[in-house]
Amino acid sequence: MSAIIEARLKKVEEKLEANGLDGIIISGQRNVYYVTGFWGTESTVFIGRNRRIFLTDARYTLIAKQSITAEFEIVETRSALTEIIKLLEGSHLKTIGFDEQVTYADYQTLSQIFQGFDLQAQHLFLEDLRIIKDESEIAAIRKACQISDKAFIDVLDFIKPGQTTEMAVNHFLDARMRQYGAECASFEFIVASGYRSAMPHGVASDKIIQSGETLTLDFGCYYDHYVSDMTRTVHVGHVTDEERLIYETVLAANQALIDAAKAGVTYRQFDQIPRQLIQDAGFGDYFTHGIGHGIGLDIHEYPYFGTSDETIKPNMVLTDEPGIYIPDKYGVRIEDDLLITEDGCEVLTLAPKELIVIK
Ligand SMILES: [Mn+2]
Repeated sequence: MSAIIEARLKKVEEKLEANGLDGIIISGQRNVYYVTGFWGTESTVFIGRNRRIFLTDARYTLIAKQSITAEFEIVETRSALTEIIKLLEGSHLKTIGFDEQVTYADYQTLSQIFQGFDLQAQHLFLEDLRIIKDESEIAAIRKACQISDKAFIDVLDFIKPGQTTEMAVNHFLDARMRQYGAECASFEFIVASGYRSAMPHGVASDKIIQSGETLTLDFGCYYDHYVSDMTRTVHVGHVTDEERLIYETVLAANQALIDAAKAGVTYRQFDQIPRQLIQDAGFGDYFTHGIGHGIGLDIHEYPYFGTSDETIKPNMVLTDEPGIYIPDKYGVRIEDDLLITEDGCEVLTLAPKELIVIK
């Protein structure tokens, strides 16, 4: 782990140089974990040129000393920013970056404490580095995806039309993934049956899953702090011709992106390729959200897609989640997690995608 952290710290230090900064204040549980290997709340990191400081309160000191293997001064304090000022006294570090996403209240505190410094708001400083996954991150995401795959196979036997509620399915998936080694759920699952499946983000309710309905399951787990995010739509009891057509269209869109995704594809193309297919099939008005997002330490992280001419790069992990939602009737979404490579992509979520009818 320490070589991996060291490689990330080197990237941070190079970026400090590129952005004309003497140092940067890093906060947020995931950003701190990314550069230190420490997992816990209430921690702050300062990375300067030739200076690395980790600050936490007494509850976490021992854990920090065990989990931080890179060169860091580990400081126990309940007022991290004031402590950083003390430690920087007499140094030549003056131009200090901070995350532009801090709250207004935090910014006010920061600018009061750092009077006399040149504070520079930074746009996605760490988040941009986190877009490209290293080997250990890919291994964790791969495992999280495998756990979700297995839970999906199991849940098919658990669902009994006319008896099982959406909430029971939610709890089953959650428990089963933990049994397979997951830390916890990676977000509030979407378990949406029948007319509720037309809501792209219909979280599980008390509704009983009935024969004749479609059922959308959007779920995932954390493994070693990294997420999986997968959606499968199944049919219950029987399937109509229109349902079958919509399912095959969404599946074709999902597959079209798998076939096209590789390094060099623009964000615009990444969204457009599956969207065009759905439009050509006449369902364009019913695909109402973006094609996907990055995953990693967060369930939704950069990049997002749309009209940018930026290109996707090897070792990004991106979701591919086209959907068609017919209001008040039903919806279908199929989502995979793709690891981008030089000349293609590897699908990390391998649960079956052929049209399934639960009897
Ligand atoms: Mn997703």
